[in-house]
Amino acid sequence: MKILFVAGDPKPERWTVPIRELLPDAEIYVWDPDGPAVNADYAIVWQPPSALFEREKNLKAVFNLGAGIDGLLKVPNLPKDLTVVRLEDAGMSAQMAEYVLHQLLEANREMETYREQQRQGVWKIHRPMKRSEWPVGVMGLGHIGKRVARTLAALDYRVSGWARGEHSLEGVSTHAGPDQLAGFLKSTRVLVNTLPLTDETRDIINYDLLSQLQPGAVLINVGRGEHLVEDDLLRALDEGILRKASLDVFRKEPLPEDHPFWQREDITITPHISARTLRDATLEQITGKIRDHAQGRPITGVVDTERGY
Ligand code: OXD
Repeated sequence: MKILFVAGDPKPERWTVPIRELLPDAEIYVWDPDGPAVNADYAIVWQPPSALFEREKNLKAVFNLGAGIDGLLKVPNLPKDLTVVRLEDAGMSAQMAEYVLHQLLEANREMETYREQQRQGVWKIHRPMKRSEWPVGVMGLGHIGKRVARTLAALDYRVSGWARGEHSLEGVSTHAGPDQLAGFLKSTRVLVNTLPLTDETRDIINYDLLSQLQPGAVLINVGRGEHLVEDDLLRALDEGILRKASLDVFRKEPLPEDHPFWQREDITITPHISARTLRDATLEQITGKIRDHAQGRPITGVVDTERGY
């Protein structure tokens, strides 16, 4: 079996050495933009070039090194019938839940104020936060969204979830489809976006949507930058519709130096780190699936490329 590794890591051996250990019978190749076809059976990719699909005509499946497959579906010549498999959790959902909780606490536990007080040697206690005043709404109820929702519900936050299709989740009130979006937004003060990026969800976080949230709203975007209409966010912040936004993803990454977001006290910026791909867990998952697929066993995480996730 031949496996081709196609990700812009300057040290691909960090991946290929463990892949060789996990699949000792496989031949492992690293993508060479100028090299010949290797006739790979499987490719492990992150945002691959279109040359991959021009050159490699024997691929049985392609494994994405991330949960979001928008970067892969964007490749224009991705064969329609090729099996595309995304990463399922692999340590990401716990990190996401931590990140979201951290951003929520920054917003509702006065942490910045207490840090400032410390700098000034001030001992002053502020009014305790009431959970009932911070209902959370999670958009997207895949592995990651569910983990975020369950984590916050376990801490007694009132949590609701919204997704395209029906989901049921203990302790979380769930809403499905465009018809139930308004009801979801009305019950939400802290909006957490974990949606996949598709044609339907692009630009979904716009002024109209933000205006439907509860007063003093907070946005935490860990989905994709293209979900958010940036000018609409600035307008919502300026008009006081939103109190704060924590953004881990951007339309253009790295965020350009002259981008207005950098200057805003009411926006927290992190450089797409809310959930890092953990190499060991990722490779264990992918190589396990390659083994299963090669032996004709069913695998999970296969993407519906028409639907986009
Ligand atoms: C992912 C990401 O999609 O890292 O997994 O953004």
